[in-house]
Amino acid sequence: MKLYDYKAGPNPRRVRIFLAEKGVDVPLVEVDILKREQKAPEFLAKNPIGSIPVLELDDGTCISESVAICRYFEEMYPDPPLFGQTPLEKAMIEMWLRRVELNFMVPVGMVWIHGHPLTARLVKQIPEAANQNRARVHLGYKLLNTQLATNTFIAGDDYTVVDAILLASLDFANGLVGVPYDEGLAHLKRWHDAVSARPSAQA
Ligand SMILES: N[C@@H](CCC(=O)N[C@@H](CS)C(=O)NCC(=O)O)C(=O)O
Repeated sequence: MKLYDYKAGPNPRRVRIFLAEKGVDVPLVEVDILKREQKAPEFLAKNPIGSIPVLELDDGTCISESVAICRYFEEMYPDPPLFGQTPLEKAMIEMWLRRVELNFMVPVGMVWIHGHPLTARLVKQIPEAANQNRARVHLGYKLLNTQLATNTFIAGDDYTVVDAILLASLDFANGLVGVPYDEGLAHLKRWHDAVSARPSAQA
């Protein structure tokens, strides 16, 4: 088994954080996105979307999509449970995974694509799309801050896959994309400091 990885990318980092929380070690193969290695025919045979991360099993089966890869490891290594145990926990985790993806990571991605100099050579940028999505990112931060006012972690009292996914996405938004949250969002800051202090955050 091997995990096709890209050190600087937020989506492969989601999986690395998740694996660190599980205590599972998987050999990594670096794919250089800047050299467009993810669009080479051999790589497109593994993932036709041409994106990282991809988990390749020993029989050659390939799983892409960071959350799908995490789910595979959850089934293979159930302890500690990071996708919930009861029907309610599982539903809440699924709900927050979708909220983080759709209400936060999608607008972050739009700011990245339409508003960052590094992506300017890849697409015809629409500055208004970047501006509109900057506002959506800040709405996402507020949604998260409100949830964290009454919950230790995003989906409740326990650390789950949602925290791993959000940490990688939020660090990307705060760092390279340049859409940091307002530190007045005290609950979000408390959560960010706490999950960043876990050893898995180094992954
Ligand atoms: N929804 C996918 C997103 C994967 C993705 O966009 N990965 C980025 C790296 S962080 C990538 O490969 N970008 C290069 C490209 O799309 O060509 C996931 O969760 O795995």
